[in-house]
Amino acid sequence: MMTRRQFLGGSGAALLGAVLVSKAQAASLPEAPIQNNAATLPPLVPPSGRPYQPVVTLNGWTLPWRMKGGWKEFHLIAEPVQREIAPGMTANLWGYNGQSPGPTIECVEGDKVRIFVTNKLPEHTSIHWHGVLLPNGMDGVGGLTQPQIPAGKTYVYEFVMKHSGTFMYHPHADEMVQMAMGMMGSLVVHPKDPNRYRVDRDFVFLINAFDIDPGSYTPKVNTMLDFNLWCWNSRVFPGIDPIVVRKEDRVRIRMGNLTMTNHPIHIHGHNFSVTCTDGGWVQKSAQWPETTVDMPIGALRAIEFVADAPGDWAFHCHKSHHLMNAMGHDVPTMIGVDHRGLVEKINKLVPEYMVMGERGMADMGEMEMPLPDNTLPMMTGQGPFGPLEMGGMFTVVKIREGLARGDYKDPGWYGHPKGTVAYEWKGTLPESGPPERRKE
Ligand SMILES: [Cu+2]
Repeated sequence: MMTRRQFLGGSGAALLGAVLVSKAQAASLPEAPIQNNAATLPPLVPPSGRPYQPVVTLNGWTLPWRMKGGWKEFHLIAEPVQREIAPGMTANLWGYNGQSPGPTIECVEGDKVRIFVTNKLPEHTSIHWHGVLLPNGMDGVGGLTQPQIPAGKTYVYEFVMKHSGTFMYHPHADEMVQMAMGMMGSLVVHPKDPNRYRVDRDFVFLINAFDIDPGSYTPKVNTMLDFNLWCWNSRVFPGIDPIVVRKEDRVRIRMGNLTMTNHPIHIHGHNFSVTCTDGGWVQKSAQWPETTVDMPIGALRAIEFVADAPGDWAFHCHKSHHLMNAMGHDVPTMIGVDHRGLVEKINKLVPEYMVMGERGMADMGEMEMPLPDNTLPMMTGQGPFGPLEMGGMFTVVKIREGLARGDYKDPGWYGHPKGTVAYEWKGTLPESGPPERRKE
């Protein structure tokens, strides 16, 4: 019997035969599933190919594949999409298979992967497989390693997934525009041995940003740094789903940063280690405890922790202006400015004029200010104890006892055990004023 190696190495004719087989397989396009909303879909348990523990994409989904002649075949369609950024706001973006970001691609170390990319954009594109070790001509840099994929054409990428880890994909063609429009997706390669690096719950999302003027739908693609929507998987709070976890689960959260700035991502009530980057897995001896990981631009990090404390734990970017939506920027600081008298005069000319910010900006979280259409409040959201005053890159890790293994449904707000919530002091208040005026 001839092995595959002997076959390939046998003669020029045999080599030509192998190429023809490959082309024939490429002749039938795999199906390209489309997703039409921003829901977090349940993990896709692999129906074929090597077994693995699937990830959950926050406000996203995993792209189904087909097995053909030992190849795992995927079909991505680059196209204009409509993405709900949060309830009340939809953006006209570019993405893949109906959404931005595109679907997560999951495969296994050693998989032979064939990815068909159909370009339905008005301009050419390409896809770069960020972090993947592959032949140079599959690297997806338009003009450098391949011709750009013209509008209306389909290209095929074929390579073996040499190593497991946390990666992403994005165009390397008219990059500033195509990434500002939302073209990107997560790429997770699982270890060949499903018990290696195993966790109980494995989440993934990309960090991205848009500049969309209040009242409009399309990102301003030439913005360099001053973005006004700070997103996780093209969603802002309160549109980002909670990360639902069972108490004592070992949890992994994989994140990739495709914005133009860094993001210090912080968790409450727990500490974690960075266990994986886009360069590969971090040895145990090189890990240290953290509660914040600074996400560099153009990089991925996976953090891991044991969810040993039940509750609703904030998980967010620590740049406070990334916890705000559009409308919150370029507003003058009014703290300490006395508006009395002035407002009455202005109200004669502009009856709806409101004053905000004299005592800080917390008013913004409570007040119902009239907003332009398709515009999110600057800070919003209701928690069990009142307004959350958040936007942007914020969600809640909800840790509960006794959840079923595959249960990712929002369990509602945490029921605190009696005597474990901060409370108001009802005794005699100390005298206020500068210390020198206090009576001893
Ligand atoms: Cu940030």
